[in-house]
Amino acid sequence: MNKYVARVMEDLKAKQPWEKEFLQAAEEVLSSLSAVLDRDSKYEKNKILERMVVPERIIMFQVPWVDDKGQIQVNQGYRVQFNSAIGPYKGGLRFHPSVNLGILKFLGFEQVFKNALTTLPMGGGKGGSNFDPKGKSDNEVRSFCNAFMRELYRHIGPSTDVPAGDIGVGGREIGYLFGQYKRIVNSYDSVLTGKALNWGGSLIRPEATGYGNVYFAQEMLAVKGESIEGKTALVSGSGNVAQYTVEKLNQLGAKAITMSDSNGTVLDMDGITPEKLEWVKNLKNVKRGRMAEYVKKFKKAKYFEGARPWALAKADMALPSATQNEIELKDAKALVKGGIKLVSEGANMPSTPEAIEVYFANNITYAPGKASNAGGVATSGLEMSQNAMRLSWTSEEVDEKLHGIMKSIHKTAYETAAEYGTPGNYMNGANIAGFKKVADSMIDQGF
Ligand code: NDP
Ligand code: 2IT
Repeated sequence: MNKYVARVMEDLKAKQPWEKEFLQAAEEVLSSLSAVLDRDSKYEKNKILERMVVPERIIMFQVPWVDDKGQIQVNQGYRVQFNSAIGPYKGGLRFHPSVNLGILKFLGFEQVFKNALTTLPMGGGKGGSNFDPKGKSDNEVRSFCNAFMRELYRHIGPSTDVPAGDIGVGGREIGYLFGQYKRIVNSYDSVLTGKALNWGGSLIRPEATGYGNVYFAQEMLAVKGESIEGKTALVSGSGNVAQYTVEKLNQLGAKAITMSDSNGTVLDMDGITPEKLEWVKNLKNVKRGRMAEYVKKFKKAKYFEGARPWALAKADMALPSATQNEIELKDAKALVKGGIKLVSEGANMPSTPEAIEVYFANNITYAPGKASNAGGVATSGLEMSQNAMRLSWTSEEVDEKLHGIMKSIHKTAYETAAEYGTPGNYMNGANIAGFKKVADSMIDQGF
């Protein structure tokens, strides 16, 4: 490891040893940069790494709200404004009981490099709360969102910071958050993405992360002279990203045989067909039910309580689309045993460093989330463009732009990996390309 990288990492670990997800994300990116830092001393001279690992600003606030029993509840709210070198802060909000500052710093850090790869002018940020929308009524979710925005509104703006969804934040939450912003500020600003079509949203934004990940997998397969048609996939999660991953796999003649949630995994060897997927969408998005119910409806499928998809069946590729560190060492070994040849990450940092080592050691083609799941935020960027022009593009236009962006991210990561001596290593390629764009912009802009 380059000495400059080692020094910055050591310092970071000493300062915040408890932020383990953030340290993991930082170590992965910084470890990719040795060749860049060896070639050019300007980054060290300008203390770029030291600056890149510290958010430009962190906002932490209390969120008091009233539940259906009339009791006051208090949650913790956050917005991490990580880096604005190439555009306004941009990135999702996560509502999940596991949310803490270390998790949001990892997500904000990843977002900086991901957004740089999209070709669009967006800096990186992330926010959220330890609020758990699961089991809450619409009334409680609205009460919470109103309270959250009552503080957040003063820190965001169309040219300052534009949040969107992530785990636990979908169309319903974005609606409540946008309504509250507008009531307070009295201005119809493009201040959130993932809006509904009637009030400023973009076609294809809900689909974009899952579709984009499958487009990315197609590009990786094309390099190997293969097609996605006929391939079998293990997909985790059953939320936004997982649903549209399965949808695009079906459209392209591939087959998803698993979907999951935090309670367990469904294995359907006949494939989660478009009809079954529609049923899952209704279950998850409307009824807010659990995947365990799938086997009551589709009797040939099996449900594995408490299990992840990775060891349940043989398949050609894995598309993790639930959460961070959902593929650990034992899971990666199971993927190898099950014949997996490609892993394309829909979730953010779903593979642990030990799992990634297993991929490389076993010639598995591996796409890191910051490249392969960038279609979501890229289409958020397209939503901002449409809002700025006060018009909307057709779904064909947006999908074509998304597809073009995914191809461009693939090309950049592939070519950069080769240029810096690690051909085929999309992780290095994505980290280096994202880093150079942001770092060079930081140097241009002084301090
Ligand atoms: P959703 O809330 O729509 O769905 C999340 C899914 O993952 C649910 O099935 C959920 O199960 C499961 N899940 C969440 N946490 C855990 C956990 N700790 N263990 C096991 N399963 C879990 O979120 P998204 O689909 O939007 O996000 C999924 C992943 O994709 C996240 O990593 C997110 O950061 C990433 N991502 C999302 C983008 C977007 O545009 N939405 C863009 C790029 C990346 P359960 O219902 O039981 O909680
Ligand atoms: O992780 C991500 O890229 C997202 N959750 C989407 C962010 C966005 O601003 O659309």
